[in-house]
Amino acid sequence: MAKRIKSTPKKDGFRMPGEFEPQEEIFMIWPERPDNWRNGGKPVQEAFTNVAKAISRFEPVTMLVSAGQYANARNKLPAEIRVVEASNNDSWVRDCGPTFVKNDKGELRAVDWEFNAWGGLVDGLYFPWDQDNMIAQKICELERIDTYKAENFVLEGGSFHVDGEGTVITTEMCLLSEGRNPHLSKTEIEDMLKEYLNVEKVIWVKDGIDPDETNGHIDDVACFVKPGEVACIWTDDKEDPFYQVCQDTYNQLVNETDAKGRKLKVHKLTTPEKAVTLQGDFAIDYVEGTIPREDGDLCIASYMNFLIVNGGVIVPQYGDKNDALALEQIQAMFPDREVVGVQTREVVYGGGNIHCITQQKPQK
Ligand code: KQY
Repeated sequence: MAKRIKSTPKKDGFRMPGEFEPQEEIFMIWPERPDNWRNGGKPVQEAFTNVAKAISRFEPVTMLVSAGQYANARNKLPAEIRVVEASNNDSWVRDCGPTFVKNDKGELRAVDWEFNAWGGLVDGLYFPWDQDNMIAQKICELERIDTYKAENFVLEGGSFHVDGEGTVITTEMCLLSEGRNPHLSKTEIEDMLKEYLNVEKVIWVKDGIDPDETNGHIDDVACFVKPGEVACIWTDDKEDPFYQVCQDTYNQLVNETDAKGRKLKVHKLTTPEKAVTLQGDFAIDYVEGTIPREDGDLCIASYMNFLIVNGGVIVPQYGDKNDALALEQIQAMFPDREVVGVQTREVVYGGGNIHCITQQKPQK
């Protein structure tokens, strides 16, 4: 069994690497729940397949899948994608999966956070979440990785980004939300991040762009491109629903320094030209608590929700006029990587995007 270590990454000299550091593989979870994914999950399964194929040009992909969908997923995915049965509640492995940490001796371990579906009984998005809360452990068992259990500390991988050199960026809207760790003060939450990610500096951005789904994950708003450089969503259009968050975050980040005292270089990344909205039939199964979704509803569509892989960047596309501009801007941030766009409207209809549905395991 993968061991539970009774210590913290900081005490043992393990740190979370930046996403831009070399990776070994990417994990995903096959989507199926008909109360979240429209039309029985069939359109989104095609989008997940395309994301997995795009990633697998650069590095191996493992797809976790429920018993009931195993044969279907195996059949839809190309042979080079490993398909492994694992019970789950939904497909957001960024949030319920492990956060891998490494040391300079080439050893890997992982942090297993508490997962409560983005707010538990206060404002969580589904119940139960027990299977998702075991995904981190199951991935670590598969990979023979020992884990640190962050007991009673709720956190999702999409709510923070690190530079691998001592800095983490996150949002107050999410980490200080009522449904996560109301028993802890802001300072105590900072201390947990410092211990478990092995960082010295926490940059607190105020808000994210999706108060209702993830309570404002940072991975729709900003990320590290490399140490000392961040990307931040941007629009000049005052009518854009994300205008205020763009202004506030950009103006804060250009004045920030990181753990090493470097002033951050901030790259602007466009928002879609036209707010992305639900289009067409939206047949989802009704369950207690289902939030009705209708043609024309605003989607949390951000180009920031990309995934960095070895030699590439996999970027959401929405069929918007700014799709090409976003690819150009991201290419300029990552001149040594191939930028690949994938049409992911169906994923955004379910509440997230490429970064939310993937989790990287770093190289040792
Ligand atoms: O990381 C995410 N963006 C997850 C969102 C979950 C949405 C469920 N409808």
